[in-house]
Amino acid sequence: MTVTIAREGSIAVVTVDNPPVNALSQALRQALVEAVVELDADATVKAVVLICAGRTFIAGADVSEFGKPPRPPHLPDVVAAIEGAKKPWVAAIHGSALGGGLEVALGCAYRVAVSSASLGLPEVKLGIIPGAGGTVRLPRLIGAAAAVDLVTGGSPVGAKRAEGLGLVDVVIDGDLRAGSMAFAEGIAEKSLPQPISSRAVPAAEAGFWESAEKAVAAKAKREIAPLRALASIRKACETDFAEAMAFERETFLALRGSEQAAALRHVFFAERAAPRPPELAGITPRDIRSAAVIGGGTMGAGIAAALRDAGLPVVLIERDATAVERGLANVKAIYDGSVKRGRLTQAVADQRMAGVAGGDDYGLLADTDLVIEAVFEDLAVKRAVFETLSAVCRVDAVLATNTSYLDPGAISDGIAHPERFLGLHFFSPAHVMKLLEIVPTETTAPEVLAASFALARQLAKIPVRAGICDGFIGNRILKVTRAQAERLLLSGATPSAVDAAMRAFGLPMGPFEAQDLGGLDIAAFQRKAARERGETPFAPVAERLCALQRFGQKTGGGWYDYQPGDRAPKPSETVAAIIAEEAADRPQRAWSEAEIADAILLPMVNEATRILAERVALRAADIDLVKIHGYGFPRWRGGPMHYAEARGLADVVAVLDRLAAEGLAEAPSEGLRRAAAAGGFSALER
Ligand code: 3H9
Repeated sequence: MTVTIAREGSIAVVTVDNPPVNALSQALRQALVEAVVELDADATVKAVVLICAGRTFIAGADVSEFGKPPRPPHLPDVVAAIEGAKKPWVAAIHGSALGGGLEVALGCAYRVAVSSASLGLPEVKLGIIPGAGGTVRLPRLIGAAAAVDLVTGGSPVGAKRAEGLGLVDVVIDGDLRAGSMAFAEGIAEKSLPQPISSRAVPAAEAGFWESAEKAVAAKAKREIAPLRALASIRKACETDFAEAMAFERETFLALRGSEQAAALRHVFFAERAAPRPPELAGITPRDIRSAAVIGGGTMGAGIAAALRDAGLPVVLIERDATAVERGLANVKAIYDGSVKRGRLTQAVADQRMAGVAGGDDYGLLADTDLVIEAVFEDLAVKRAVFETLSAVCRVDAVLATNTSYLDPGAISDGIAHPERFLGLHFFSPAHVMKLLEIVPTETTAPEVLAASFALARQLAKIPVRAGICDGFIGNRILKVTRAQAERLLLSGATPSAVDAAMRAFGLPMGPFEAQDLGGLDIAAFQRKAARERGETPFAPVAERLCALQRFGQKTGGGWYDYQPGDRAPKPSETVAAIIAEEAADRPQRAWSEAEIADAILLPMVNEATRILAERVALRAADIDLVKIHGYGFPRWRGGPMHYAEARGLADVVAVLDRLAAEGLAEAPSEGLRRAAAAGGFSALER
C-alpha cells in the first residue's frame, strides 16, 4: 500500500495505490489521516485532489478485516479528518467509489468523476449498513428519498445519474487527473463549502417513512440489513449529526458480527474466488471469439442469448430449415421479453439478434472457437452430434456438451482430439441463471478448462468445476432434496407443510411447488434411466402422480391441483389419497417447520459432503455457490455448507443420526463425521 503526495503549484495530489481495489485497510486509513495533517500544515497548498491508482477509486472498507476487531484510526474519524481539513479536498473518481470509498468522498468538499465511474453504498449486500457516515451524510446531500433508494437497495449509480442527484459535482470528460486538477484550481481560492455534516437535515413528506418501510421490508424478505439501513437514514433525518453517527456506528458494528453478515461475506469471497481457481493459475486459456450452439430448444436458445449478451457472434445449428426457424424464433422470444420488461432497448435487441446466424449445415462451424451442444438428453443423439463436430471443427476448437445427467466421458468417447471436449452445464433459463457447472473429462486439456472459466467471466456467470457423477453437484443434491421431501410425506407431513417450511427457511419455493412449476416428467425420465442402470430411486408418490399424467402446472395438476389460468397451488385430494396409501404401514408423526427443514437440508449437506470427499467438488464454498446460483438457496444463509458449519457440524451429525435411527435419512457419511471432528469442511479440501 502506498499513499503518495505530489505538489503541482498550489494543488496537492494525494494518490492512493492499494491494489487490487484500493480497499481501506488500516494502513491506508492511517496514511490518509497523516496526509490531512501534513497538507493542513503546508501553507503552499490551496486544494487537494484525492485520486487512486489502478482500476478503481477506493472500493470500500477492506472486507477481509471484518472478522477481526476494528483497529484505529476508524473510518468515521478518517472521513471527519478529511471533512475538517483546512483545504478543500476533491475526490477524483474512476472505477467504483463504493461503501467506505464513497464515504471518504462524502468527507471531501467536492466530488468529480469520469463518466464511466459508478458510486454506491453496497453494504446491505454484505449484511451490514454503511459505518462511516454514509447513512448520515447522504440524505443531507441528496435528500432522504434518493438516499433510501441508494442505501437500502445497495446498487450503485453511474456518474451521470450521480451528477443529477447532486452526489457528483462535475463529470469530467477526458483525463481525470488533468480534469480534477483544473477543477481544484477553480475552487482553490473560494471559501470552503459548508461541510455536509453541518448541513440541514431534509424533511420527509408525511407518511414517507412508513411507506418506505413497507417497500424495503417487502424487498428484503428475511435480510435484516436493509431495514436497519432505513432506520439509520431516518435517524439521520430526525436527530443531530453526532447522535445519528453514533446510531449508525452502533448498528454497523452489531450487524458486522451477525450471522447474516458472515454468510454474505462468505458468498462475496466465494464468488470472487470462483472465476480464478488456484489449480489453473498460470495456464493460458484458449481464445474464444466466436461460438455456436447445437439445438435451438429452450436451453439452446437461452445459451445462444447468453453468448450474444457477452458479445460473441453465434451460429445456431438445427436439424433442418424448419427447426432452424423455430430455434431462431426461440432466441427472438427471449429478446422480445427483455424489451417488454424494459431491460433492453429495441435497437440493442435487434443488434443482438442480428448476431445470431441459423443453419442446418455443420460446415458453418469450420472456424468456430466454441461449440456447445444442447440437444435432447439421449446418449446416442449426443454422440452422433460430437462425431460430426469432431470431423468439421478445428482441432483447437472447444467442444462442450450441456448435458445435465449423462456422462460427458461417454458422450465424447471416440472423438478426435478429446482434449478439446468438456461439459458446460447451464441452468434454465440459461441467459438468466448465474451458475455454470464446468465438467472436465479425464482427457480435457487445462487450457480448455481455463477457457471455460474465462468464458464464464465473460458471460458474467459463476463458474464451478464439477466432477463426473450422476447429476454433477447441483442435481445430485437435488435428488436428495426430493427424496427427503417424499420421505416426509410418508411420515406425516403434507406437501403444503413441507413447502411452507422450506419457504420459511428462506427458499423462494418449496420442493413440491418447484416440481409443479418445472414439470414432474423430467425427473421421471431420469429415474427411468437410473432404473435401467440398476439403481432404485426413491419417489413412490411422484411415480404414481406421473402414471396419472399429473406432471404439474402444465397438466393442471401435480403435487397440487390448479384451476385453469391460476398458478396458485391448491391441496389435492387425489394426492392426499395416494400419500395415505403409500404411507399405510409407516409410522406417522407431527412435524414442526424447523424439523421439516432439518430433515431436508441436513441430508443435502450429507450428500454434499460426499461430493466434496469424492472430489466431485473441490471446495465446500463451490457447493454453496451451486445451490445459491442454481437453486435459489438463500444467499444470506451462505449456502448449505456455510449454514452447516455456522450451525455446528457436531449438531448436524447428531440430528442426522437421530433421523437415520428413525429410517428418515441416511446416516452421516464418514466424511461428514471427519469434518465434524476437525471442526470444518476444510479437512476434506485436500
Ligand atoms: C464498507 O465499505 C463498509 C463501510 O461503510 C464501513 C466501514 C467502517 N475488500 O470483484 P473483483 C478483492 S463494505 C477486500 O474480481 P472487479 C476481491 O476479493 C465494502 N477485498 O474485481 C478480489 O480479490 P482476489 C463495500 C476486496 O474489477 C479483487 O479485489 N464495498 C474488496 O471485477 C478483485 O475483485 C464493496 O462491497 C473489498 N471491499 O470489480 C465493494 N473488493 O484478486 C466490493 C474487492 O484476491 N467490490 N476485493 O480474488 C466490488 O464490487 C468489486 O470488487 C469492484 C471491482 C467493482 C470494486
